[in-house]
This record gives sequence, C-alpha cells and structure tokens, in this order.
Amino acid sequence: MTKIDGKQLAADIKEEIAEEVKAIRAAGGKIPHLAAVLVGEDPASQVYVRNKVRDCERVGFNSTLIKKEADTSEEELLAIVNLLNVDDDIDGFIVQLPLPKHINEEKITLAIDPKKDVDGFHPVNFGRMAQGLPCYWPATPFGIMQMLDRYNIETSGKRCVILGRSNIVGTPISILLSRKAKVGNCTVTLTHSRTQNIEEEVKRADIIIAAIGIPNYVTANMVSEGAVVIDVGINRVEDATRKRGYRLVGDVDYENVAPKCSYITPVPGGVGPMTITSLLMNTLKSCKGEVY
Ligand code: L34
Repeated sequence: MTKIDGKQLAADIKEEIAEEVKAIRAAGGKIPHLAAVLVGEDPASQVYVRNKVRDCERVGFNSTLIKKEADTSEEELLAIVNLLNVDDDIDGFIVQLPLPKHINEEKITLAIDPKKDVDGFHPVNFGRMAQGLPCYWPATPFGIMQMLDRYNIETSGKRCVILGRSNIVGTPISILLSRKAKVGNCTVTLTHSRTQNIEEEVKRADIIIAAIGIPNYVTANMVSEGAVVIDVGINRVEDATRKRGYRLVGDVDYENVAPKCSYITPVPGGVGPMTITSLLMNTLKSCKGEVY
C-alpha cells in the first residue's frame, strides 16, 4: 500500500510555482495576483481561505483577501465581483463557498468573468472542460488528476466509481476521468443517493473517488483488493481529546481500508492541500494568458 502524500506533492508543486514566479520577477513580468472573497464566519471556510492566502505568499504571488460580514447583501457581493472583474491587476479570484443562505450562489458564480474564474465554477469553464477546450479545471478535480499523474497511477481502461455528483467534485471528475488522455480513459460510474446497491458498484471499482461528505462511509468490505482510493471528504468530527475539539475524518474508513489498497489518500494531508495548489496553478495560467 502506498500512501499518496498530498501535502508533500503540494509542497513540490509550490516549489515549482515559486521558481517560475522568481523567473517572472527577474524578467520584470506581471506577478500573479489572486483575490479571495470570504463572506461570513464559517469556521472551515476561514481555515481554507487562510491557507490559500498563506500559500500565495509562499510562492511569491500577490494576494488580496476581502472579508465581509455574514449579513452582506447579494447586491454588495455582486458589486465586489464586478470590481474584481475589471481590476487589471487581479489575474483571478474566488468567492469561497458556501455563502450565507440569503445569497444565491448561482447568481454570484454567473457574475464572475470566466477569464478570472480560477475556481473553474462558471458554466463557461465547465462547458469548456467538458469539451476538452482550454479552461480552468475546478481545483479539487484538478488536484486529484495531478495526484494520479504524478504517482503514475494507470487509469486507462480502469473502472472508476465516484461517490457523489456535486458540481464541484463528483460531476467534473467523472468528465475528466472519461476523457481520452494520459490521465483518463476510465470507464466511469457516477453514484449518488438514488444508486441501488452502491456497495456492489464500489466493489467493482479499480479506482474509488469518495466525495459525499459522510464520515467513514466507504468501509473495507466495499473495497476490492488493490484498489486506488481517493478520499475527498473533509468532515469535522467532535473529539474532546483534541485541543481544537474536533478531528478531521474522510469519507473513507482509512484504518481498515488502507491495508487493501494499492494507493490511498489520507485526510488531512491528501486532496485538501492539492486543491489549494491547483488554485495557484490556475492563477499562474491566467497571469500568463495561457487559457483565454
Ligand atoms: N469557491 N469554495 C470555493 N473554491 C474552493 O476550492 C472551495 N473549496 C471547498 C470548499 N469551498 C470552496 C476549498 O477550498 C473545499 N476546499 C478546501 C481547501 C483546502 C482544504 C480543504 C478544503 C485543506 O487545506 N485541507 C487540509 C486541512 C485543513 C484543516 O485543517 O481544516 C487537509 O489537509 O486536508
């Protein structure tokens, strides 16, 4: 069993990005600039956005963090998006999700200029991704593709079973892994809450991608010997023995599943750090004008 070290891989990629930024700086070029908008006090979002800003600094990007109160109106947020759309120094920006309930996430996503949509959430980028055109891939699927690529995990002809059909993970990764490409050529099954005999589906998988947000959902009896397991879940479970009062648990029962796997990602230190690195890669691409 090989543990896929997302933290280390992310560090390696950040090193590569930092080298590139150094060269850009030396040549007097445009320094990549990412902006992040955080609305409200969601504790997990605060951690993720903080990590994004920290990693921008580490690779030499400029970053702007726009923090707004939870009662910010949809109009105010749309006004911020419109300002970021036209700010020439900002290469890309994200609006961290989830947003407070009174704000329509779809409306906000649609207002983002696809050229600056380094999250790859705008339907224009999603459509371009589906057709194999230059675009920004959403960060979490992009991170998973990087892991498979850099660990040289064979995907061609493999049965891949995905748990969860969200717009930001399950559905896009199903598209990416079915592509005709080096990382791709999988036979993909996308499972969800209405899937019958989900255990049977998962048992047939060579590659399992768990993105349903239920702690320890994938158990050892569902996993066949030698499977590759990618755990996207980041669930906070109460734990009085920890200083923070909780611990992070994936969608996979790691302890019992890991011994059966050829490769498996841990939580934390797996897909999460790769999500952030992918966002940095998209921002660099935008800065270099490689996409649009
Ligand atoms: N707009 N909203 C927008 N873009 C995104 O790409 C995200 N996502 C998801 C939630 N909402 C978003 C993230 O940033 C999930 N996500 C994310 C980013 C980073 C990490 C996890 C999720 C991460 O750094 N995880 C660490 C542990 C962090 C902790 O201590 O809580 C890990 O090792 O998994």
